[in-house]
Amino acid sequence: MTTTSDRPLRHAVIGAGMAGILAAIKLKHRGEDFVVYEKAAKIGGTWRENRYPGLTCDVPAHAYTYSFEPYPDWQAYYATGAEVQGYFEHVVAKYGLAADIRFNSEVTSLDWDSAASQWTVTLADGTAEVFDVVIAASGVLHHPRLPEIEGLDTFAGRAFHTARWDEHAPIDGARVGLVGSGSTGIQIVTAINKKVERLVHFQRSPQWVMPVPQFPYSEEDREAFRRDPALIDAIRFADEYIGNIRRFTDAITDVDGPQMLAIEQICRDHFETSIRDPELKEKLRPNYRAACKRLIYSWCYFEEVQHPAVFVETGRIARVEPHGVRMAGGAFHELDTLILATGFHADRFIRPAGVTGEGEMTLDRFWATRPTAHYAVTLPHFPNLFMLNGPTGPVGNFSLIDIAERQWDYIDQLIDLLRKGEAAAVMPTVEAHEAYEERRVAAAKTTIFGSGCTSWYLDATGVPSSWPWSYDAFADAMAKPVLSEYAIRARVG
Ligand code: NA7
Repeated sequence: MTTTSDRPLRHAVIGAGMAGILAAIKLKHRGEDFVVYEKAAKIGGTWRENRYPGLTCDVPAHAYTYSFEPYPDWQAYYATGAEVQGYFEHVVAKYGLAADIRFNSEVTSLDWDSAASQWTVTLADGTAEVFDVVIAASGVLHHPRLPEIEGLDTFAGRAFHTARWDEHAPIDGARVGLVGSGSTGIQIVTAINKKVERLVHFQRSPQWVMPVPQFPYSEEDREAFRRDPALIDAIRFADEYIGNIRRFTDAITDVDGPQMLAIEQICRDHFETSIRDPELKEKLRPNYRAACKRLIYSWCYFEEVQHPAVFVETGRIARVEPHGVRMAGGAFHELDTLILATGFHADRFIRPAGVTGEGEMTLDRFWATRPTAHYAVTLPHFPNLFMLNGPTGPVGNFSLIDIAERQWDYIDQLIDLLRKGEAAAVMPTVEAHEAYEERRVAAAKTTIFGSGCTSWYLDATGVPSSWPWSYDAFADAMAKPVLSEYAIRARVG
C-alpha cells in the first residue's frame, strides 16, 4: 500500500543488518524516499561479520524471521549463522532492496539543523546529504573487544577476534587456545574440539547452560513447510517458544518467582547430571545465578567440553608469549593459534559516528553516564532520530527481529506526524525521558541481570542496560507512543 503524504520525507537508514533491512522493507512498502547506508560491501550486520565455526542462532530458526516473511527452507530447528545470513540475502533479493542500499558508505557524522528541521548525514568519503528522518539501525555487538593481556601482539602464530575469523589459522590437528566463554566461546568449543590436537579453553567465568533440543529438517519437512505455512506458524507461535519468552521475561523481572526457580532447577539438573569428571565439574560450576549472564542455550556443550582434546584452564592468564600463553601460576600452554572470544563493546551503537543534535548536544555528552533512549527508541535533544535495537531494549534469548518490528510500529506512528505535516520535529521531552529512565534504572537493578555477575548486559555503572519489565509491557509500550511525552514542534511557515 502506498500512502500519499502531504509532506514527502527523505529517510536515511543507517545499517543494512536485520533492523535496517526491516526499515527498508517498511519504507519501500509505503513508497517513501529512503537511502540505506551500509559501511561494508554486503548486507547482514552481525551475521555477515561473524563466521566462526559453530555459529548458531540461539532462537529457533522459524521464530528468527520477519513476521511477514516466514522461511520454509531452514535446515534445522536452530540455524547456523551462514543460513541466517542466507535468509537475509534472500529477503533483500525478494524485496529488491539492493538498489536502495549504498554499500561501502560509512556514516561518520549526523548534524541536526534546527531551522530546517533536517539532518545532514556525512560519509567517510566526505560527501553529505540532507534527510528529514534518520533511522539508526547500526547494531549493538559490532565493535570487537580485545582483551588487555600483556604480550598479545608478540604471539608468533595467528591470534584474532572471533568476529574477524582468520580462515588461514591452523585449527585441524593444531594446538588452539580459546579465550572467553560467552555464547561465542562455548559454540566454538563444540565445533572444533574434535578437529584440534588440543584445545585450551581459558575460562574466566563458567556458564549456566539451558539444555535445548536440536534436530535437522528433512527435505520432506521443508516441502511440507512450503505447501502449508500453517506448519511454520505452529512452530513460531508455539507455546514452547512464545510461552518461553513470557516465562523468561517474568523470570528475569521476578528473580525469586516460580519461573526463575524453574529455570534455575533445569540448569542445575543439567549441570549435575552431565559432567562426569569431578575436577572438571568444579571448574564448570558457576558461582552466580542462572540467567544473570546471557543464558547459554545448547544441546551439546557439556558433552563436547568433556572431549579428551579439551582442557579447561581456569587460572589467571599472566601474559601471551610468542609460542603460547603463560599462566600466573607459571604453567605454559604451547599454542599454534589463539582465538579471542572476548565479546564486544556493547555501548557504542551508532558511534563512533559523531551525532550532534539540538542546542549542540552531542550523543557522547548525552550518553556520558550510560547509553539511554526513551523506551529504547527515541532521544531528547535529537529530533527525528529513531533507533532500532538501540540502548536499553529487551535482551534475552528471543528474537530481536520481533523486538525491532514492534519498535518500528512505534517509530512509524511518530514519523506519521511528520508525514502528515502535523510536525516538523518530534522527540521526547527531557523531563519525560528522565522520569522514564529513573523508573527503568530502578527496575533494571532488581532484574536477574543485576544479581551479581559480569556481563555485556551491564553498563559502565553496573546497571543492566535492558528493558526491565515484562514482554507484554514492552509490546504495550510499542503499540502506541504516549504523545504527551513528546515535544512535537510544528513546521515553521
Ligand atoms: P561475551 O558474552 O561478552 O563473552 C566474552 C567472554 O570473554 C566472557 O567469557 C569473558 O569473561 C571473557 N573475557 C573477556 N575479557 C577477558 C580477558 N581479558 N581474559 C579472559 N577472559 C575474558 O561475548 P560473546 O561474543 O561470547 O557473546 C556476545 C553475544 O553475541 C551473545 O551474548 C549473543 O547475544 C551474541 P567474563 O564472563 O567477563 O568473566
